Amino acid sequence: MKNAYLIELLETVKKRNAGEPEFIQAVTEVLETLEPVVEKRPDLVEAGVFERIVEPERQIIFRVPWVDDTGKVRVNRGFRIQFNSAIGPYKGGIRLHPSVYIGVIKFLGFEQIFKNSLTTLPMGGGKGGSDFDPKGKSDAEVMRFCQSFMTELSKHIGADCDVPAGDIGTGAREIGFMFGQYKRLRNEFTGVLTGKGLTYGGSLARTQATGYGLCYFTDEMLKANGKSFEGKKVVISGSGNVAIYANEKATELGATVIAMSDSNGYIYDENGIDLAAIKQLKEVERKRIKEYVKDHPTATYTEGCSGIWSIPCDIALPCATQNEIDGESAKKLAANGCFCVSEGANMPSTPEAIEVYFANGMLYGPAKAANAGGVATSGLEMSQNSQRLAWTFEEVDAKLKGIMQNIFASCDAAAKEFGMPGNYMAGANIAGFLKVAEAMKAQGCV
Ligand code: NDP
Ligand code: 2IT
Repeated sequence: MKNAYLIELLETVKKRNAGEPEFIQAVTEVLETLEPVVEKRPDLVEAGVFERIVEPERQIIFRVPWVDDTGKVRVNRGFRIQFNSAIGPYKGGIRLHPSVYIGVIKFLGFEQIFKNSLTTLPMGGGKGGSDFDPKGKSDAEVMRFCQSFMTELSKHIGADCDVPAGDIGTGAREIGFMFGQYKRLRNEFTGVLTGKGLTYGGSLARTQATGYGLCYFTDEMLKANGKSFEGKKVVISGSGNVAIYANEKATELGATVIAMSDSNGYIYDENGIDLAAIKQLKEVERKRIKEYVKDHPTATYTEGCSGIWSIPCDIALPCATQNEIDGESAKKLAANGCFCVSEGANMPSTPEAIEVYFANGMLYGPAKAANAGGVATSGLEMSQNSQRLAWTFEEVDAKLKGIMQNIFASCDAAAKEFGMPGNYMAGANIAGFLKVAEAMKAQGCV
């Protein structure tokens, strides 16, 4: 980065957020790609948009006390970062994972601003979560945690103010418990959360949306570069919500998914992974992925999750967590002939990994654009809730596909307009930024 104004701004961000490496990483990537915007748009600099956009509008941190099945009091820490409301109510998921701290929620909330802008729907950026670990907890413990979490969170959210949803560790079960508690506390039935169950205001296709959307985006990127999913070998990390439906759609588009993982290790089968078995293991039984090989003799299980990137493949879809592909893993992918990395997870590639993709001429679909299908469909759920109507699966899926095609087109066009053709990361950051920046400028210094 050469621009003195941006260098100074990044220094301020680093000082102000010391001890939050993920947040600094996310801001650094965005500011680096906004350099040509700073040069072309002095009016946005004048309006202080850059200084304002890197500082959350509001940060809420709270105690979450709950009682476990043995009667013992447990305490977790809850977060909600209301990052930017320039173009709509705060919108973004809730992550429940022991690694959660303020820096993780801030990086996710920051990314969400640009992602939500790209969807073209009126949603601002937010994110929340807790260091609570749902793994190994009973349903009753998860319910008591979710109720306690919502007891405080309910004071800060609302259908026209801030609308949370799922993320790592927060699926249909957790959203159900949180929605029930919100409704009870407020005595109102509103679309305050998305990812709800289909019997109480959820949208058809929201469960599939992030994984399907990832494949719709990737398919557009492949086609624009004379390629396709047909006959390709695909490696997908993770085996949660995003990974499962990425597998389903990639397979439908003619690819073979040969490996999947969880945080303990990965499974590999050159003939393709049996997705019905993964759904049963992960969605129903909540078991570890190593159990898969018991009934699948041609598959192998290897301990440790990063080894999955040493499997030769054509397309890699990281769908687990941040920084799961480092420079070394990226080099292995490139050396084995992988020509495309498209991100279902948020910020799964380290800056070093991204350099490797570009140095090797690989197609790179950045998270903000590639995984926006989940939140886009959350936006469609909000629309249905406001209308008090429910659309069919086909209607929602068709809208999702159109949104993902449009997102690819915007990233492609912005990359070209700002002199970086083929750099969809820069395209996503610039296109996502510009809409929010115009809105912030128009609304004055707030
Ligand atoms: P799930 O909780 O359903 O699944 C997460 C998966 O990733 C699990 O297989 C989990 O393994 C694995 N994982 C989690 N943490 C780690 C870790 N530290 N190291 C290795 N593996 C890990 O979450 P989702 O599928 O919803 O989310 C996956 C990613 O997609 C996240 O980055 C999320 O932010 C992103 N995303 C999700 C959206 C959504 O709609 N759900 C929308 C857009 C992005 P294990 O079971 O062992 O923990
Ligand atoms: O990272 C994400 O975009 C999500 N976890 C989904 C957010 C949402 O509001 O649906």
